[in-house]
Amino acid sequence: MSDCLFCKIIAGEIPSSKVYEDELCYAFHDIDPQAPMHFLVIPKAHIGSCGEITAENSAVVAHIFEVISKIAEEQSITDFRVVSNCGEQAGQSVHHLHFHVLAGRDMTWPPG
Ligand code: IU
Repeated sequence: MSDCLFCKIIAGEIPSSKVYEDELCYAFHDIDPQAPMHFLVIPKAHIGSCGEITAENSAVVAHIFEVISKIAEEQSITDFRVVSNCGEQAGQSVHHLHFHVLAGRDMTWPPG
Protein backbone atom coordinates (compact mmCIF):
# COMPACT_ATOMS: atom_id res chain seq x y z
CA MET A 1 0.00 0.00 0.00
CA SER A 2 1.54 3.29 -1.09
CA ASP A 3 0.56 5.27 2.03
CA CYS A 4 1.49 2.58 4.57
CA LEU A 5 4.43 3.49 6.85
CA PHE A 6 5.55 -0.11 7.29
CA CYS A 7 5.34 -0.81 3.55
CA LYS A 8 7.66 2.20 3.18
CA ILE A 9 10.04 0.74 5.79
CA ILE A 10 10.11 -2.56 3.86
CA ALA A 11 10.83 -0.64 0.65
CA GLY A 12 13.65 1.27 2.37
CA GLU A 13 11.88 4.61 1.89
CA ILE A 14 11.78 5.16 5.67
CA PRO A 15 14.90 4.18 7.64
CA SER A 16 14.80 1.37 10.19
CA SER A 17 17.23 -0.66 12.24
CA LYS A 18 16.99 -4.13 10.71
CA VAL A 19 17.05 -7.23 12.90
CA TYR A 20 16.17 -9.84 10.27
CA GLU A 21 14.81 -10.09 6.74
CA ASP A 22 13.74 -12.84 4.36
CA GLU A 23 11.40 -13.09 1.39
CA LEU A 24 8.28 -13.10 3.55
CA CYS A 25 8.95 -10.86 6.53
CA TYR A 26 11.03 -8.03 7.96
CA ALA A 27 12.06 -7.40 11.57
CA PHE A 28 13.37 -4.11 12.96
CA HIS A 29 13.95 -2.37 16.28
CA ASP A 30 10.98 -0.35 17.49
CA ILE A 31 11.73 3.35 17.25
CA ASP A 32 10.19 3.89 20.72
CA PRO A 33 11.27 0.81 22.70
CA GLN A 34 9.14 -0.24 25.64
CA ALA A 35 11.66 -2.77 26.96
CA PRO A 36 15.46 -3.22 26.74
CA MET A 37 14.77 -5.45 23.71
CA HIS A 38 11.82 -4.40 21.56
CA PHE A 39 11.56 -5.27 17.90
CA LEU A 40 8.71 -5.64 15.43
CA VAL A 41 8.19 -8.43 12.91
CA ILE A 42 5.99 -7.62 9.91
CA PRO A 43 4.88 -9.48 6.80
CA LYS A 44 6.18 -8.00 3.55
CA ALA A 45 2.76 -8.42 1.97
CA HIS A 46 0.40 -5.78 3.35
CA ILE A 47 -2.12 -7.14 5.87
CA GLY A 48 -3.89 -4.44 7.87
CA SER A 49 -4.08 -6.19 11.24
CA CYS A 50 -4.78 -9.50 13.00
CA GLY A 51 -8.38 -8.88 12.02
CA GLU A 52 -7.50 -9.35 8.34
CA ILE A 53 -5.82 -12.77 8.67
CA THR A 54 -7.59 -15.32 6.46
CA ALA A 55 -7.04 -18.86 5.22
CA GLU A 56 -5.40 -17.32 2.15
CA ASN A 57 -2.79 -15.19 3.95
CA SER A 58 -2.27 -16.90 7.32
CA ALA A 59 0.82 -18.95 6.39
CA VAL A 60 3.02 -15.90 6.90
CA VAL A 61 1.90 -15.71 10.52
CA ALA A 62 3.27 -19.18 11.26
CA HIS A 63 6.45 -18.18 9.45
CA ILE A 64 6.75 -15.02 11.55
CA PHE A 65 6.50 -17.06 14.75
CA GLU A 66 9.25 -19.37 13.49
CA VAL A 67 11.36 -16.28 12.81
CA ILE A 68 10.66 -14.91 16.30
CA SER A 69 11.90 -18.19 17.82
CA LYS A 70 15.00 -18.07 15.64
CA ILE A 71 15.84 -14.47 16.55
CA ALA A 72 15.25 -15.19 20.25
CA GLU A 73 17.57 -18.18 20.14
CA GLU A 74 20.25 -16.24 18.26
CA GLN A 75 20.06 -13.43 20.80
CA SER A 76 19.89 -15.83 23.78
CA ILE A 77 16.47 -14.52 24.81
CA THR A 78 14.46 -17.15 26.64
CA ASP A 79 11.73 -14.98 28.20
CA PHE A 80 9.83 -12.61 26.00
CA ARG A 81 6.37 -11.29 25.18
CA VAL A 82 4.74 -11.18 21.73
CA VAL A 83 1.95 -8.63 21.24
CA SER A 84 -0.18 -7.64 18.28
CA ASN A 85 -2.59 -4.77 18.80
CA CYS A 86 -5.67 -4.97 16.59
CA GLY A 87 -7.70 -1.80 16.21
CA GLU A 88 -7.35 1.62 17.77
CA GLN A 89 -9.01 0.71 21.09
CA ALA A 90 -6.41 -2.05 21.49
CA GLY A 91 -3.61 0.43 20.80
CA GLN A 92 -2.88 -0.18 17.11
CA SER A 93 -1.36 2.95 15.59
CA VAL A 94 0.14 1.55 12.37
CA HIS A 95 -2.29 -0.32 10.14
CA HIS A 96 0.08 -2.99 8.85
CA LEU A 97 0.10 -6.28 10.78
CA HIS A 98 3.01 -6.34 13.23
CA PHE A 99 4.13 -8.42 16.16
CA HIS A 100 5.93 -6.63 18.96
CA VAL A 101 8.60 -8.77 20.64
CA LEU A 102 9.59 -7.41 24.04
CA ALA A 103 12.21 -8.75 26.44
CA GLY A 104 14.76 -7.80 29.05
CA ARG A 105 12.55 -6.70 31.92
CA ASP A 106 9.80 -8.03 34.17
CA MET A 107 6.40 -7.80 32.48
CA THR A 108 3.11 -7.05 34.20
CA TRP A 109 -0.33 -8.54 33.58
CA PRO A 110 -2.90 -7.45 32.59
CA PRO A 111 -1.42 -5.05 30.05
CA GLY A 112 -2.55 -1.44 30.32
P1 IU B 1 1.17 -0.27 17.43
O1 IU B 1 0.87 -1.58 18.11
O2 IU B 1 0.47 -0.09 16.11
O3 IU B 1 0.96 0.93 18.32
O4 IU B 1 2.73 -0.29 17.17
C1 IU B 1 3.35 0.49 16.23
C2 IU B 1 4.79 0.57 16.63
O5 IU B 1 5.55 1.02 15.53
C3 IU B 1 5.07 1.52 17.79
O6 IU B 1 5.63 0.79 18.86
C4 IU B 1 6.05 2.52 17.18
O7 IU B 1 7.03 2.93 18.09
C5 IU B 1 6.64 1.72 16.02
N1 IU B 1 7.20 2.50 14.94
C6 IU B 1 8.51 2.28 14.55
O8 IU B 1 9.22 1.48 15.12
N2 IU B 1 9.02 3.00 13.51
C7 IU B 1 8.29 3.91 12.82
O9 IU B 1 8.79 4.54 11.86
C8 IU B 1 6.93 4.08 13.23
C9 IU B 1 6.41 3.37 14.27
I1 IU B 1 5.73 5.42 12.26
